[in-house]
Amino acid sequence: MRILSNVIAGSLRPARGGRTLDDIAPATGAVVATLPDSDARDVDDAVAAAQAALAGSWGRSTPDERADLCDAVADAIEADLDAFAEAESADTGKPIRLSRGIDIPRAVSNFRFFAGAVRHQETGCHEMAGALNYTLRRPLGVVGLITPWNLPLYLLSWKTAPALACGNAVVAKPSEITPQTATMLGEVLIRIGAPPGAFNLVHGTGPGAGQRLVEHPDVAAISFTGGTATGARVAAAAASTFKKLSLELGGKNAAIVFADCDFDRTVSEVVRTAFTNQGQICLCGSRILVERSLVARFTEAFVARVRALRCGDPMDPATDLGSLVSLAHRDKVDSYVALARREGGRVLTGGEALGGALAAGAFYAPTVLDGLAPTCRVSTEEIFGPVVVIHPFDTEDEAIAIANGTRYGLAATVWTNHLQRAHRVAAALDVGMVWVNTWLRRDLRVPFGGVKASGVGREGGDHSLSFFTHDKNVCVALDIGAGA
Ligand code: TXE
Repeated sequence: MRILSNVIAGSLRPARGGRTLDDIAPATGAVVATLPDSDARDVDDAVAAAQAALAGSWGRSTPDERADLCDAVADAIEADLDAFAEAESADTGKPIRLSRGIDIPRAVSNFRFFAGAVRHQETGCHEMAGALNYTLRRPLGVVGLITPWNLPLYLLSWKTAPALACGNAVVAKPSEITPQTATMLGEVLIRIGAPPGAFNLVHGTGPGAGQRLVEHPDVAAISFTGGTATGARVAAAAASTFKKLSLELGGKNAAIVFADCDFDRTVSEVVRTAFTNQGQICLCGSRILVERSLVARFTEAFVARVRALRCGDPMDPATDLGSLVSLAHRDKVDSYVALARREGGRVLTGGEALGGALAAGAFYAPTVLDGLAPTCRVSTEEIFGPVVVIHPFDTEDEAIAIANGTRYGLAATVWTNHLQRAHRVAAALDVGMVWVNTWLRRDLRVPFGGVKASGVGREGGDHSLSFFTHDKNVCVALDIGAGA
């Protein structure tokens, strides 16, 4: 069993209060590690260490030096990819194929990408009569990064890389449910010689450690990814200290399938949008809207594909679906299926926790429902698990109205071979991201984020560089000595 530590001022430390939490592997129920159950004192230490780093060599670092540091982090994670992937799958229950093929390689690319971005960053210059304005981009100072359990290192690196590349000092608070890879990242930064205090890590619960980070008067910004209800608490707590805020919250995304789609490809891709990471990605499509003339054929083929998915040991490379993140989360998912039954829905496949050899873990069968109104709770609330609902629609306008009929507005997919329709529907959806005939294809330069209850602000490329800096305009008179 591993004993995980906080990382403060370049050294590994337990919580000041000496308390720990258990890190449970959800696929087996075994305790795989303990982590510090930090409180406000640990957060205060981390913020002080970050301020000291900014007052020292880290505060004087150049973009090139910071880019080199990010590249070194990427190389170190890549060199240890298997160990990172195994820890990620143990903590989350996700298939090792995903950790090895997507989560950890994506963390590597996040560091490489923002190393390149900050090397090539440009700022504005505005020439006017008698004066020249130019923009300096300056780091914000100490920034707090709060991340969830579904894509632990992937999302932490998506925030840490631009925050460091821009010259901020970081205090990160990862999810208490999945703490291993964040600790490994902290250890990497120590090993490669990052200036002490540039990256600090404080483990613990939201109320115990996260809340203090959000309220701390010396933290200039909070970048948060997690549930919508928590996001609202974070926004309220950050308001009185006027922090810059980025909130990436939940989703209830629609996959809109038109009768003129490429049928076989659409069926297999919509299965992927629904069940990747056991449906625990904020971008997963959990409402499948299908044009009525296609709905019977689509449903039959879709359900057959879902039944063929292999659920089981996350460490088996052949596994398609591992376990959910915890027994508590599995019970929440199951309560939504029970609600669907009460709301008059039909369970076409799944609808139960998996037993037998998997009974000790948080496994849940991939579940397809139909027969529900698009306005019912199961179809409008975020379940964040392997449960999808199929709804028929008759017209393009009706599909758009159903898709837009939730409080969320994160992402959507559109499946059609009709060029004009694809553009029309994409433009009409109240979401931050639309994929047409594809899903989760990510260019790290493009804006990432949602509208309505799915969040505030955008990450990605220049959006991240802009979030983690403030722009300072310098106006220089050119006409001094010319009679002005
Ligand atoms: O997330 P939380 P949880 C959704 C999903 C899931 C639900 C709850 O529906 O079922 O959120 O998951 C920290 N001040 N998503 O409980 O609570 C917390 O410790 C400061 C969507 O894991 O939002 C963790 O580090 N921080 C999602 C982080 O916030 C606080 C991904 C996220 O935890 C805090 C995950 C507080 N008061 C869950 N309370 C997505 N959209 O990607 C908690 N935290």
